[in-house]
Amino acid sequence: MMQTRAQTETLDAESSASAKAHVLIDALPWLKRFHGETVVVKFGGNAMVSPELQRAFAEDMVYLRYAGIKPVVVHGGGPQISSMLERLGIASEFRGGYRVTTPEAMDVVRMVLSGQVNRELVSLVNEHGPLAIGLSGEDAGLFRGRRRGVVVDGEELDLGQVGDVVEVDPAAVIAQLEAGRIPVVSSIAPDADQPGQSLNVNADSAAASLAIALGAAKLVVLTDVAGLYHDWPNRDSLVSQIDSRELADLLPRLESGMIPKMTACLEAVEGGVAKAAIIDGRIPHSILLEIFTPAGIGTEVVA
Ligand code: X2W
Repeated sequence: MMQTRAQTETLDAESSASAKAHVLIDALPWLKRFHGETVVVKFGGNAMVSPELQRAFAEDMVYLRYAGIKPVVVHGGGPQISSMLERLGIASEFRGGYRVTTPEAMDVVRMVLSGQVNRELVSLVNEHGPLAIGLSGEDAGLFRGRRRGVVVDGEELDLGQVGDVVEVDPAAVIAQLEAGRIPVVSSIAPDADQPGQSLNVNADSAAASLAIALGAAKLVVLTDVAGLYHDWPNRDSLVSQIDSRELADLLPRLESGMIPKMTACLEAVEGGVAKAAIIDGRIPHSILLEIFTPAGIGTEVVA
C-alpha cells in the first residue's frame, strides 16, 4: 500500500512518542521507591574526564533533587591531584590503591579537592539555581579520621597522611538537605589523633561512611569502568548483581584500583544501606539509568 512521506513521519512520531512515554512511566516505581530518600553519589576523578560529563553529572543531581530525592555528592579527584603534584614537581605513588601522602602532598590534596574540584562541581550545579553547597569533611565536625596503612604482599606499608573515616557527624549535611540544598563533600578528614593535621581519605570509603551515617537508601559509585568483572579481563564476566557474602569472597582477588570501590560498596550494605552500585560514569546520565530503570546499569551490591 502506498504511503506518503507525511504518513511515514506520523507513524515514526507515534512510535517515538510511545517509546518516550514508556521510558517515563517505567520510572514511576523508582520515583515512588526513592521519594524523600537520601542517595549518596560518589563522583570519582576518573569519571570527570570531560567538561560534558561534568555538566551531565550536575544536571543529573539537579534532576534527582527535583524528582524528590535528596542527593548528596562525595567527590574524589585522584587524576586532578596527580596532575597538580606533577606540575609542582612533587613525586607521588600509589600502594594497594591508595596514594602515599607526605605532608607536602597533603597540602596539594586538600587544595585540589576542597579548593578546585569541589568548587567546580558546586558551580556547575548552581548554573541551574542556588542548590549546591560545598563542604569538606573538615567542616562542622563532619568527619574524623584515623591513619591507616595498607598490606601489600603480606607486608604492612605506611601511607603517610592517609586515613579512614572513623566517625561521622552528619548534622551539617542534614541541615543542608533540610534547606533543600545538594551538599557536595570533599574527602578530607581531620586526624582524630593529631590535632591540626588532615588526612587524605579515599573518596569511595568516605562516601560509604557518609551513606551509612545518613541512613541513605542507596550509594552509587561513578567510575570509569562498566562495573565489576568476575573474571577480568573477560568482558563477558560483568556482574549485574552480587550479594555481600559473594563480594567478600571475591574482594582479595580484585585488581588494586577496584578494591577501594568494592570495599566501599560492601561496607555500605553491611552498614545498613540497602543497595550500593558501581556504574560507568563515562556514559552520560548513567546515574539516571541506574536510579530510574528496572535493570539499572553496572554492578549492584545487595546485603
Ligand atoms: C585519593 C583521594 C581522592 C580520591 C587520592 O589521593 O587520589 C587516596 O588515595 P578518586 O578520583 O575517587 O580516585 N586518596 C588515599 O579518592 O579520588
